[in-house]
Amino acid sequence: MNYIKKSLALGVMTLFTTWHVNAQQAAPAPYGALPRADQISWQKLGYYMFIHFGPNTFTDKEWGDGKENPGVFNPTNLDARQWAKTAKDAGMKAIIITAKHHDGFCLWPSKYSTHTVRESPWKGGKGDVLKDLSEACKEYGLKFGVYLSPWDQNHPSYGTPEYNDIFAKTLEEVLTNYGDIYEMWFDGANGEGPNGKKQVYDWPLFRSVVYKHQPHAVIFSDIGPGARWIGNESGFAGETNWSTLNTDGFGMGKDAPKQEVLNTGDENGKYWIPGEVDVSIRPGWFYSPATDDKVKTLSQLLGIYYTSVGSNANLLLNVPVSRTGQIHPTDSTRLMELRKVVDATFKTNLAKGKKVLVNATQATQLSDGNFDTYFAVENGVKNATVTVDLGAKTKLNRLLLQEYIPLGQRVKSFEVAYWDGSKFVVLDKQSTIGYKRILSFPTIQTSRIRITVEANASPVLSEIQAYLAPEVLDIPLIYRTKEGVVSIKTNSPDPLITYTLDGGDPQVKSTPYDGSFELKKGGMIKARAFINGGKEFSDIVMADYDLSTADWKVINASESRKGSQVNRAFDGDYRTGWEAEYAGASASYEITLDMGGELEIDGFTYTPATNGNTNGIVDKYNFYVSKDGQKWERVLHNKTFGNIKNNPIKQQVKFPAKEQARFIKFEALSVIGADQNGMKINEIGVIVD
Ligand code: FUL
Ligand code: CA
Repeated sequence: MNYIKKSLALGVMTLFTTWHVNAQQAAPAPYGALPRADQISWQKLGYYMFIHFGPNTFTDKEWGDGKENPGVFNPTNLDARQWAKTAKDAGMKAIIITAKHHDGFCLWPSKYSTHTVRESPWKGGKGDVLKDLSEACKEYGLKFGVYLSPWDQNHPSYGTPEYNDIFAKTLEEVLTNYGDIYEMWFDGANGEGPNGKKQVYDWPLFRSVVYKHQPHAVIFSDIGPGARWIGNESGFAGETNWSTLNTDGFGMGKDAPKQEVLNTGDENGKYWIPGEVDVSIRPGWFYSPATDDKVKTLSQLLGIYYTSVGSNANLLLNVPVSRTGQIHPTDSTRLMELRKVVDATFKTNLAKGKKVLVNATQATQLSDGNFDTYFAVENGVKNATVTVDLGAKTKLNRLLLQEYIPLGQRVKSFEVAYWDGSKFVVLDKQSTIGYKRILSFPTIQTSRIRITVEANASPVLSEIQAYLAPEVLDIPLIYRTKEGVVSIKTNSPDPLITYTLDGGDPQVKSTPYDGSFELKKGGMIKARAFINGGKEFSDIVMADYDLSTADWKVINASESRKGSQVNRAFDGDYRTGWEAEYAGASASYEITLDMGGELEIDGFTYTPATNGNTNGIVDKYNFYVSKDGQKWERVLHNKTFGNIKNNPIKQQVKFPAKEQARFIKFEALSVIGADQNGMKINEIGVIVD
C-alpha cells in the first residue's frame, strides 16, 4: 500500500501509484511545522560566503568601539569582483557582507550616519561597497545578502527610542538600493552604546521593513524566523538537527533558547527555523595579518563541511577581505582545495539508478538523483526498511540521505547496515536526516545497503546516494613537551615529513623532519607528509606554540576552586585549565607569574576553556609586567576580548611596545557568568619574537 509521488514542479501534485490497490489513497499528509518556499530555496543553496570587512580590518580588532577614525578605512585596491569570482570558483552560491558591524560603520554612504565610507579616504569618499558587491554578485550569478548589527556603538541616538526608527530607515536604504536580498542577517549582540545604555529593539518593526521591501528574504537571527543561529561559531550543527524550533516566549537579540537547543533544534518544534552554521576560515571574523598563517587547513574545512552541510544545515563560511580590499591568496587557495575534494567526493553517485526497495516496494525515486522526487510510506506507518541493491560489490565510504522536507521533517532515528556476503553488519546508528545528512565511514565493500528508519510520521524520503571519497594520506601529528622539544609523528608507512617555521606551506623541498628538535621560544609549526617522491601528500597540519613555560612559577593567585590546580593555567597544554573560587559578582581575579628570567616580550596570550562552557571566561582585563616583582607597569588597561563568548578561541594580544620583564600579572576585571563563576584559564602565555 505504498505509493509513489512525483515532482512537485510548479506546485502541481501529480500522484503516481504503482501498486494501486486502494483507489482512495491520498497524498501524504504534511507533518508538523513546514518550510516556506523561500526557506526551501534557501536550504538548497547549501554553501555560501560571509565577508567581514570594515574598520576592524585595519585596526586588528574583532569588535570596534565606534570611536575609530573613519580615516582608517582605506583599502588600497578594493575589488568586489575578485570576491565574487572567488566565491563562485569555490562552489558557493551567495555572499553575505557585514554592511554595518557593532562599530556602526556603514559600508555604504548612509544618510542616517556620519560614520561611513563617505567619511573615509577610500575613493575620495565616493565609494559604496554594497553597490560594488551587489553588482559583482549579479555578474557572477550569486545571491546577495546583508549582515546588519542593530548594536551600534557610534550612533548618538543608540539607547533611545529614536534609534529604532533610525535603524528601520537604515535597513530600508540597504533593502531598496541594491537589488534582491536573499538573506537578512541580524546579529544578536546587544551591548551598550555611546550613552552607556542598551537599546530595546523594535523587532516587529525591523521585520516588517524587511518583508515590505524584500518579501522573499530569509531572516536570520538567533531564533529566525527564516533561519536560526546554530549556537556556536566553531562550525558544527548537532548530529541531531531538527529544522523545527520552539520560539514562543523568546525574543530576537535576547532570551534566545540555550545554545545547545539552537544546536539541535526542537523535535516537533512549533516553527520551521532551519540551522545555519556561521564560522570563519581564520580564527577571527575580521582580517588580521597576524592570522595569515592560521587559515584553517583543508582537513578542518572538510570537517566543517560534513558537520554543517552534511548535518542538515547551511554553511556560511567567512572569508575576511584583507587590507588591500581583496581576499588573501592563502584563503582562496584553501577554498579551491576544498572545492576540489568536495567535487571529487560527490562526483559519482554509486547508487544512481540502482534498485531500491522500501518495505519490499520498488522506490526508484530514491536513486534518481533528484531531490524533488520522493517515496512516501503509507500514512500511519512510521517505520521503513530501505534496501539499496548496488548490483555488484562496490567500494564506498560516504552515504547521503535526504528527506522530502516540503512535507516536514519526520525521521528521528535510523540504522545503516551493509551486506558482508553472508549477513548484514551494522555500520552506524543515527538520529535525524532532514534536508541532507551525510555519513562518513572507512571504506567498505558491499553489494547491498540496508537502512532502517523510525519516524514521527510516515517517512517521506527523497534520496539515498553512495560515494567513494578519495583517500588522503594521514596528516602528521605535532607534539611539544613542556620543555619545548617538538616531535612529529605519522601513522602512514614511511612517508617523508617536511615542516616550516615561517608560516609557509611545507613543500617536498622544505626542511625534512629527522628527529625531535627544540622550539623553546614557540612559534608556528606546519608539517606535511609526502609519499611517492612527493606525488602524493597529506593535508597540512599546524601547531602554534608560545614560549615554553617549563621554568615558570606562581607568585600569587586568587584562591583556587576546590580541587583545581593553578599550575594547569600554564602547563603548556591548552586542554587543561585552572579555576579560581567564585568571589562575588563584581570580584576581580588575578594570577602573577615568575618566568624564571628576564625576557623581551611582545604580548601575551589567553586560552579560554574551549569545551563549550563559556562561564568563567575572562572578557575584561588588565595586564602588568615587572622586572623585579615589586615595581609593576600596567601595559594593558581595561581591555576587552572582543566576541570571546561566542568565539572562545585563543586570544593573542600585542603590547603597544616591547617590554623587558621577568614577572607578569593577569587581572580579570569581569568574567562571563560573573554572578556565579570565578575566572577560568586554560593557558596563559607570552609572545616573544
Ligand atoms: C557575532 C559578532 O559579535 C561577531 O563579531 C561576528 O560578526 C559574528 C558573525 O557574530 O555575534
Ligand atoms: Ca529523488
